Order: sequence, then structure tokens, then C-alpha cells
Amino acid sequence: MSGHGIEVWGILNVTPDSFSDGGRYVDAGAAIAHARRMRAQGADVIDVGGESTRPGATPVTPEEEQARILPVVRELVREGIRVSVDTVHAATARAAIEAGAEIINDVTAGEHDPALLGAVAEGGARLVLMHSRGLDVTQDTRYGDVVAEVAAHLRARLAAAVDAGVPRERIMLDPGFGFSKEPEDNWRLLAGLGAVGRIGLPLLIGTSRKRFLGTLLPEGARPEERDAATAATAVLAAQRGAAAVRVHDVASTVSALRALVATAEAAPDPALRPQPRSGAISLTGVRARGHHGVLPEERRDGQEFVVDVQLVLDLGDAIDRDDVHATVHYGELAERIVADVGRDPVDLIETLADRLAALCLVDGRVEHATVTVHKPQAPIAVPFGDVAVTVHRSRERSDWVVL
Ligand code: PMM
Repeated sequence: MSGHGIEVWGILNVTPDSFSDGGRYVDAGAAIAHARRMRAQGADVIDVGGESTRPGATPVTPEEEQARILPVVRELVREGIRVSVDTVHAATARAAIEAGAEIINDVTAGEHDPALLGAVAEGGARLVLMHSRGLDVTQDTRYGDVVAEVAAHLRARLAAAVDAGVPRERIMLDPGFGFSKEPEDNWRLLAGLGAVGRIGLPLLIGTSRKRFLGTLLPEGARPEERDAATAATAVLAAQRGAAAVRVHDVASTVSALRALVATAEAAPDPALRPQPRSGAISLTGVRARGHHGVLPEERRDGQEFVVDVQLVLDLGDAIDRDDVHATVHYGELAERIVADVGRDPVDLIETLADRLAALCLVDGRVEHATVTVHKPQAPIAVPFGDVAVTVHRSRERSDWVVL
């Protein structure tokens, strides 16, 4: 990788019918020129494919596929460019490794041609195992839990590859964006990438110009117009631990990833960051009138409620500056509680306590609020001391990790 945090793989489809750049690089000279351009833009690897997975594309024989890609692979390797070959055929994998390809990228993870796994093992290449349900990418798009099912399938294919002799440390996994997946499945996979990453192998992500990104654009937008969303998904994938992204437009993704790296590098050194001093502010016995309750007389006459609040927050700034503006002002909080108890009657003190906890979290400094609402005059037919409900609420923290 070269300064953009994760590997960027440039896609080179030497096919007459790939969905976004089909036909443009079918001539070896044009393909090589495009690969050089992608390298200059920051691509770490060029992923060369000679057979399109586009719906309705005509299948090619391994011989035809090799005739398309091998001259390109040989020249790129000669120029010191790292090459991956996107193929489902063992014969092509063998020939590509022979021509110097470092990686074999199989969108069927060895299911289409099981001999491919052995060919990669023998040739000593690296291997990408991608999730798919066969080569017709429009078929079989039903999932219960797409993230769990993709992860389970990849684990099974990983076991098959290791059985065939490919060392585990030479394998990357790919969730197969767009392969037998509806748009919402692709978004779920991106959001849940961490679960696929927990298999413990590097992840390659191929969202580039895929149809689910087209749903973000006006009808009729061209595939190239999906490059901004592609770059955004590359950043999101990097934040979720992806090791590599496979893209058509290298320049836009490389610069987007550089923005992520620059932000991560600009974050203060953890050793120099002010240490949080977590603490709590307690405010108890706040008395307020309200008309909450199930009975008509409670709604009509109202009664006294007593509220206890405990707020957990970082008090470091307030302590350092000795300034009330740097913390939650308990006097103002008490007044807001009294005002809130006095408005909009509800049946349950549970509802009221939750409403008050939400009110406490409006102040962005509060991490956690515990609110107890007592109802000392509750209509209970037997003598009693107190009745109260306590609600806990925490601020939701995003689990995004920056590189
Ligand atoms: N997508 C395509 C082809 N090959 N390989 C991997 N590992 N991951 C992908 O997501 C993937 C792939 C289809 O897209 P293209 O026709 O633009 O190459």
C-alpha cells in the first residue's frame, strides 16, 4: 500500500462485455496503457479479468480467456506491477501463475471449478475467495441473515481451500457485493463487515460501480457516475477493517482513502490527549407536580412526583477550568425536570422516567443518565412507603474505527 492505508486494486476487464467498462480495454495495448494509468494514480495491484460476470454475458472458454489476458499479465509483471487474475477456471489460474500473477481471484471461491484451489496451491499464488451463489448474479437473492450466511459460506470455502493445500495466510476473503444480493443485502454487508472480518483473514471489497450504488443516483445515471459512492464505500470498508478495495476509478478512491489516513494521522496522540475524568452528578428529591396516571382523578387533580437523577459524564474540563459552563448546571437541570413533569400527562411513571432520561441526554456531554421517578401518593389501596421506577439510558456510540 502506498500512503492510502489499505490496498487499492485497479480493475482491468479485458472483455468485450463487462458491465461498466466492457469493450474499452479488449485490445492488449489499450489494456496495458490503462493499467499503467491506474498504477500512476496509486493502484497497488491490477486485477485482470478476461471473462465478464455481467448478467447475460457470453461465457468464454479458458483458452479464449487466456488469449485475452496472458499478454497483458506478462507485460504488467515485466514492468514490476503486482497482478491478480480474476478467473473461475483452473487452467487459466495455472497459466496466469506461470505468467507471473501473484494472486488468483475466484468469484466462485473454487466452486465453479474445484481444481482451481489445487492449481493455486501448487503454483504458490495468493487466493481470493469470494462469496457468490453461482455465476448468474441475479439468481437466488434470498437471505435470512445475509452477514451470517456470507460469513458461514466463506468459512466453508476457506476450509476447502486449506484442504486443497492453500496456506491460510495466503488467502483473502471477499463478501461478493452485488453477487446474488439485493441492494439492502449489500448495505447490510457493508454495515456488518466487522463480523466477516472476525473470520480472521484480510478482506477485499468490490463495491465499485455496482448496481446498489446506482440506487443512490437519479434514474439513467451512467456507471461512471457511481465513482463518488464507490469511494465513500471504500472509506466505510476501510473503517470497518477491510484490507483492500477493488475499483474501476483508482484516482477517486485513492484520494478518498488519503483523506481517511490524513484524519487518522491528525488525531492527537493518545498519550497527549487530556485524560477523561469520568464522574457523576446526582440530583435527588426534586419535587414536581404532574397529572400522570391511569385513573381519571389523577389526570384531573394531579399529584406530586419526586425525581432522582444521576448523570455520568467526563468532569475533567469542568475541574480544569473550574467553570460551570463546562459541566451540567444542576440548578437549570432541576428546573427543566420540573417543567417536563408538568407537561403532557402519560399513564406510566416508566414513560415519564424515560422521557426525563432522554431530556438529560440532550446535553451532549452526558454519557449515561439514570432517572428514578417516585410517586409517593400513588393510588395504592394498602399502606406503602414509596413506589418508584428507574430508567437507564446511555448515549449511543458509533462503533466506527478510524484506521
Ligand atoms: N466483482 C466483479 C468481478 N470480480 N472479484 C472480487 N474479488 N470481488 C468482486 O466484488 C468482484 C470480482 C464484477 O464487477 P466488474 O465486472 O466490474 O469487474
